[in-house]
Amino acid sequence: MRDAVTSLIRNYDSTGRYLDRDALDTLKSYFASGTARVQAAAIINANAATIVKQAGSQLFEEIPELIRPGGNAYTTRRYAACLRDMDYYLRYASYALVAGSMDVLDERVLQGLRETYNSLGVPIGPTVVGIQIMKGIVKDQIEAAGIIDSSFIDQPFDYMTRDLSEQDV
Ligand SMILES: CCC1=C(C)/C(=C/C2=NC(=C\c3[nH]c(/C=C4\NC(=O)[C@H](C)[C@H]4CC)c(C)c3CCC(=O)O)/C(CCC(=O)O)=C2C)NC1=O
Repeated sequence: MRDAVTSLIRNYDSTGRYLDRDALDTLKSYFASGTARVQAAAIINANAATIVKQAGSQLFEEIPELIRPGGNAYTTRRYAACLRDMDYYLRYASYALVAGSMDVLDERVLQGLRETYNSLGVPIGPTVVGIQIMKGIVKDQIEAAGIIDSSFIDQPFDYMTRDLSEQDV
């Protein structure tokens, strides 16, 4: 598992280069955004249960078929599995935010996920809607905490969305 710094070093080391201007710019922006990243992780951590619950309610309101007979989140067990998955996405998004790297998502979350979902009939589209709802809630909370530019929050949520939505080639 890599973060923004170890990825960069690995990249330069593989070609035996010193850290050039591009590398230093990348490092500067990573460190400049560090406080905001840590603050974001703190906010997510303090509100995780509420965020998941609220996002779940909103998802089932938008797509009520999910929790009706025949829906994938119908029955208490599957409903709970769905909210648990949302919680995974949120927790790993907070790790990726702190790391400044999406590597942890590839390694721990996304690998084999689409295959698992396809084999269990978990619908990808609504999962993506759930991830995007959480993104919105987190961004609102980040902005409410006074972090002016919340755009860095998008990255892990959009990354998971993109990966899940990719079509098989
Ligand atoms: C940390 C990385 C990680 C992820 C991401 C993960 C996902 C994951 N979700 C699963 C199931 C599931 N996932 C869902 C999720 C949903 N159903 C819906 O209709 C909604 C759209 C959606 C919620 C947003 C459901 C309902 C199941 C149970 C499906 C079943 O057993 O029939 C399963 C199958 C095994 C199990 O039930 O535990 C895995 C592996 N597991 C992991 O270890």
